[in-house]
Amino acid sequence: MKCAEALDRLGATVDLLTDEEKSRLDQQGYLPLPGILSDAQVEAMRARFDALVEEEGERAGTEVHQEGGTHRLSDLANKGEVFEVCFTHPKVLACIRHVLGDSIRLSSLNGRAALPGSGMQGLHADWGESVEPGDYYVCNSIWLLTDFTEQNGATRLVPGSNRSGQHPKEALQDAKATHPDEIVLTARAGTVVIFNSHTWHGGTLNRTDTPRYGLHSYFTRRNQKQQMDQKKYIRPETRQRLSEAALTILDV
Ligand SMILES: O=C(O)CCC(=O)C(=O)O
Repeated sequence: MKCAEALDRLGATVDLLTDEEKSRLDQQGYLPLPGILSDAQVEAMRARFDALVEEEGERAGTEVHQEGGTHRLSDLANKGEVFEVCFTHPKVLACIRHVLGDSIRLSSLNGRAALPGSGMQGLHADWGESVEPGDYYVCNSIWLLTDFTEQNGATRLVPGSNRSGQHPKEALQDAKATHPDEIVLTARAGTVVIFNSHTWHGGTLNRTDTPRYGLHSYFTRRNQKQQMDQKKYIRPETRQRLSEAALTILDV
C-alpha cells in the first residue's frame, strides 16, 4: 500500500488541521495538541513504561540509546498495544504529513523519563546538519505522560529555529546555556506536542522529586534511514495485530 493511501485510511488528512495550526508548525516549528490521550490511556502507558523498565533492567533503551539520569526505552511499537496510538493517531499523523509530505515512516518509538536531579540536555536538532527552511527530513512528537512544568524537566525549544538554516552545533557556543528565545513546553499529561525535529530543542533539568515521563514518536521521510529498522524488530504478534495501514506507517 502506498503511504498516502495508508494515511488516508487512518484518517490522517491535512484538512484536519486549521490554517492557524499549519502556520504554527511552519513558522514556529511546533504545535501542542492538548487532550489527545485520556487519563486512562496516560495511566496505562505509564504503568507499561514502569513494567518495561523493571523487566529490561540494564538493557532498557539499548536498541537505540541510553542516557545517564534517565530511564530510556526503545522499540515501543512492539512492546504494548497501548502504544499503538502513537503511530496511528489521525491528527498527529496529519501534522507529520503537513511537515514531511505524503511519504513518511516511523523512525522510532521511544520512552524517556527524566529522573529527579537529571535530564538536562544541550539544545540540538534530531538531524546532523542544517537544512533549507521548508525542506524537512524528520518530525517528532512528544507524548506527555506526566504534566510538564517549569520545574520537572519539560522540553525546551527555540521557536522558529526550524527556519534558521543553521544547526545548533555550529550556531551555539554553549548548547546547555539558556537560549534568549527559548520557551519551555509546559502542558498537561495527555497532550502531544508535535515538533519539527530541525527545531532546536532539548530536555531540561528535573528539579522535582518525581520522574518526568514522555514518549517520542519520531517520523522520517520514507526514503531516509529509520532510527530503528522496523523490519528487523517487528514481532509476529505486532504484525498480526496491526492493520495494513499501520504496518505501512512502520514500513515493514
Ligand atoms: O524528552 C525530552 O524532553 C526531549 C528529549 C530529546 O530531545 C532527546 O532525547 O533527543
